[in-house]
Amino acid sequence: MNAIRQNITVEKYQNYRLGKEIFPGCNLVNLSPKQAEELKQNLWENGVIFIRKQNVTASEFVEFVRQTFRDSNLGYRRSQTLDPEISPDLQSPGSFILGNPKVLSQDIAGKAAWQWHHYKDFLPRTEGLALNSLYVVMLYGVCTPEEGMDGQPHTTDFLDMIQAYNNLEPEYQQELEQLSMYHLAPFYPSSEVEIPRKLHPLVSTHQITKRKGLYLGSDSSILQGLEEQPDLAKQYWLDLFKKVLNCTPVYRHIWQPGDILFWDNSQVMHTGTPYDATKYKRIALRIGVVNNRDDYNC
Ligand SMILES: O=C(O)CCC(=O)C(=O)O
Ligand SMILES: [Fe+2]
Repeated sequence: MNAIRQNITVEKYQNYRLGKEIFPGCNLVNLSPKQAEELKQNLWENGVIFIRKQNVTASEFVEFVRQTFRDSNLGYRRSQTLDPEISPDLQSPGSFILGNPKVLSQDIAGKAAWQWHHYKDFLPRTEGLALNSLYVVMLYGVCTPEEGMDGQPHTTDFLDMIQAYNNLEPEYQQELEQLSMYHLAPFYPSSEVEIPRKLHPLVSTHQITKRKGLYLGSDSSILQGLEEQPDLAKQYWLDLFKKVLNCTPVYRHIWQPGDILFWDNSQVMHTGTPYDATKYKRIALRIGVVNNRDDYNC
């Protein structure tokens, strides 16, 4: 997977739909309900948005997300125990810390995310929730590495899966419309209880914008019909993904401390990028939620 991402350069691809800055100078804690709606409208429209220069606690972050997306599960998914070695301001049930918050060492939380995936974490594990549900991930960069492993600015990278679909030949689009894949959460540990995979069409219609896009999950996704041939299934996924990556612009979000990045997993794939954790600290607070508000019109 790393071999795939090394071909990307910032100069080669600049995507203008993804990666819109919103509300410059605002304080997330003081957003009005109308602004929260506007934020979501921007998110559905642009796939990836960000707010800069924020300074909030983990609890404030969780509260903002709870109000904006009305995810009633938020707060019950993580253990309530505080880690005494980490500031309480960085800890709140429902928010998860990525990076190396304690010491400079290669022990990094969230390293598994350094490969391309559609993150709908717990959707495949939750009965009654369709894989098409709007699943939003937010990452708050409290402390960001000065550079990535390649000496370039440290980034999180995104692929526009609606554009990916639109870039394909009409015959190929039609071919893909007939296909479905089985999905698991991308990094679900294999040692735990067996979770049934969820079947989802390869070409998926966004719940709000009604735009068609490709839904590929991650490289553990299995094309329907290849369930008994895992090697072929993996090869099919890799070939299709490479094709998509070659013809779709990548938005690389260059991190600044205080950024809060939002992305809509129903229309983008993403990957974290490596950095030298013996040299740089990263603290990023992560929250993932299902959008449960249906009073939105686009
Ligand atoms: O570490 C990153 O930049 C990406 C993290 C990620 O993939 C996730 O939180 O779902
Ligand atoms: Fe992810």
